[in-house]
Amino acid sequence: MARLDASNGRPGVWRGPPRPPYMAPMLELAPGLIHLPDFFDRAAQERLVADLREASARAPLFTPRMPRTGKPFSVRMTNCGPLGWVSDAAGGYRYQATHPETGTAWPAIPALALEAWKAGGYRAPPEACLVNFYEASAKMGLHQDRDEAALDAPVVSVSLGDSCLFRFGGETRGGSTRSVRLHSGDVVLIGGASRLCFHGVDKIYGGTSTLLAQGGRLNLTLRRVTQPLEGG
Ligand code: MD3
Ligand code: FE
Repeated sequence: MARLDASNGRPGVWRGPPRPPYMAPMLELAPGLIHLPDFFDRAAQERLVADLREASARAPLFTPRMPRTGKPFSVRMTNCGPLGWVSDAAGGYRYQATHPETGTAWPAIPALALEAWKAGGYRAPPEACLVNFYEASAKMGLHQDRDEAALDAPVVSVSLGDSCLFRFGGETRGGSTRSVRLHSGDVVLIGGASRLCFHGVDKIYGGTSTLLAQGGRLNLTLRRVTQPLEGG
């Protein structure tokens, strides 16, 4: 794994500020897949959770379902931003401007989540912030994120609450994979050559964080969905 820091940071891969020496180093897990441990300190994590509680009061967690079969996901979801990712048997995977159950617009993306987006260095703001909630028994199978037209934009992930075992591979299903633990406050940038890699969450380590009073894990993924207008 490549260590990216102020001395060997590679232009075009990492355009953020150098990290102070007391922080864990950035790790390039694969080309374009960058792990920023402890991006958010405890106070910032608490603020994010408070913002997400407010958001989920207006846009409640829903259970997405697989296209065609209608098999429910074990992860519950909601969204913030102008667009949200939803899935059901009839309509399949898609982005839409309204909550699938209430029919109202999604709440705004929390300001602190936008700070994580900036670390990705993309020229335009995110349009969707998908919020995944995992109970200790929940998992997410290996998949690619390819419902976005702006595949040049990174996906930016923020982990909150219990730690998880995250797995990623290459661009084809069935190839070799590697695993890494993600902890509360970590950010992962998924861009460049890794943007279409297969990935999933194999395990939640219940009871590893005190951030969420009832336990579990929250993951935010910030996404650009549509191609920005030229100059934007
Ligand atoms: C995207 N979420 O919501 S985020 C998802 O922890 C999703 O909830 C996982 O996969 C979660 O679609 C993982 C981090 C991540 C890692 C690698 C990726 C997102 C990625 C590779 C390509 C695209
Ligand atoms: Fe994904």
